Amino acid sequence: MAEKSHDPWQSAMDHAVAVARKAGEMVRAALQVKDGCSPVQTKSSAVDLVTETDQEVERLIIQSVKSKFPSHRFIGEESVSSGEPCVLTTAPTWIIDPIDGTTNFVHGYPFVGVCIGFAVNQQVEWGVVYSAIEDKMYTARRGGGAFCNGRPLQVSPQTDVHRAMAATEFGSNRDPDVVDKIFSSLRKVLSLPVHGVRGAGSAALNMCAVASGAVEVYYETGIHVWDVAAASVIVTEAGGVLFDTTGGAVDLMSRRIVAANNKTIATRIIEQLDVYRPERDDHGAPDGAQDGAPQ
Ligand code: LIP
Repeated sequence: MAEKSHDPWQSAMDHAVAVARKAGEMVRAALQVKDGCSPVQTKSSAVDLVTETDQEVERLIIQSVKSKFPSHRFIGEESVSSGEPCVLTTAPTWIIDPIDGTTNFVHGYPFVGVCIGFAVNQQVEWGVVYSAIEDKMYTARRGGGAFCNGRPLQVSPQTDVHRAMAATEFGSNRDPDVVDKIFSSLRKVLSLPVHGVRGAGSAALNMCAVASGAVEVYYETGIHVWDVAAASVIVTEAGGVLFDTTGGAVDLMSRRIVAANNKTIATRIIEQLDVYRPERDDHGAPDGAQDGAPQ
């Protein structure tokens, strides 16, 4: 029998699935707490929320990985928020959003995703998104397909934008100029018309909806690499495509993304978008560190 080629990243992915499920148990337990969840703090704005559960879940994931893969690196939402650099080198790197949909979590709105992406040589190799309230484990390995609870995922075959469902979010930036661009884009998308516009309150779960075929396209400006890294490979392995909001190649550090079932739908939506450029996730990184940002 031919010797099975050594697959260095599968054990890391298996660990990610196990720790994401454990993190989901923490999220559900926190939601059982009488007042809904642990104390709420704010970050970049009064509506950019973080809780002790976000921080505890990220610590759980990172500490468990360090014990098994001590040479690996991390980009975690709460670690970066606490001052860790957001720089993706060629080293094996875990890109973590402990609770994608923190505002949903704070309000008990049932869409929260534990997101763990894994990049090597600045390319996302696999992604795990655990929708903790729905108990849906989304996984994808580059070249190996995308799955939800082990069931293969395939994007929608729809090519007519007038029969499409779109998804986006309003984000946490309340700058009037940004809000104007969000609503200007939304007005043009809605008026195409499309069948509807939805938002799960989680970038990753919106992208998993694209991978599942329930939504044809998701777009947003203002997200972070930890929101989308894991789900990016779930979309592409389900047959979907990723672009920048300008129509160029996606750059997961740019804070802009369009995830769609195909280029035809993506192009029709991109034509409607008022582009703006938030500060990159890796702003201020040493020269060269931004080259070849993850796709
Ligand atoms: C959220 C994203 C969402 C965005 C929110 C927030 P978080 O991530 O998933 O797409 O609109 O502003 O950034 O902060 O819940 O991990």
